[in-house]
Amino acid sequence: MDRTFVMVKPDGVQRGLVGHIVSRLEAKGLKLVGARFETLLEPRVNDQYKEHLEKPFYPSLKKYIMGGPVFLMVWEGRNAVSIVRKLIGATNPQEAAPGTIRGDFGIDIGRNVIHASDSNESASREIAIHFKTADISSYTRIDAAVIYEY
Ligand code: IDP
Ligand code: MG
Repeated sequence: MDRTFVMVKPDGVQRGLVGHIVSRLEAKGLKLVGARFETLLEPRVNDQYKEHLEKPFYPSLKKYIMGGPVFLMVWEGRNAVSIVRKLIGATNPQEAAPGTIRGDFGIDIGRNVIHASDSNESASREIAIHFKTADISSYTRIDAAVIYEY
């Protein structure tokens, strides 16, 4: 099983999309193993987005992400990283396919509702930035036996 880090960004929280997003991932069959509601401060935002620190859009990205509470989550499932990236859709909501979270709920690239790790490597790194091991739960979803073929 793989884990991925997912974050409903401040615009998604303000727009009341937290419950909907959690429902979509639950309905897919993924398992929620960690969650926290929090307003992020600069050091963790810089760490989270370290590959973008020098990008021209970084100052506005940082202001956006620090602009209100976010909902931080860890989801688990077979191939969870690539599954969630497909469910959230392309970075630019105008290019994201209908049916994806960004495709259904966003317009501007700088207000794209949700973050999800793009590889298993970044998932491990991002989970460690935001969660202590003790705050991630280990349990079996009772429907796992009918979600997975083996
Ligand atoms: P991702 O979130 O789909 O992985 P990244 O390229 O890693 O996309 O960019 C991280 C975040 O930075 C995006 O989700 C978006 O919020 C913001 N971002 C990326 N490119 C731009 C841009 O050109 N203008 C404004 N914001 C951007
Ligand atoms: Mg990214």
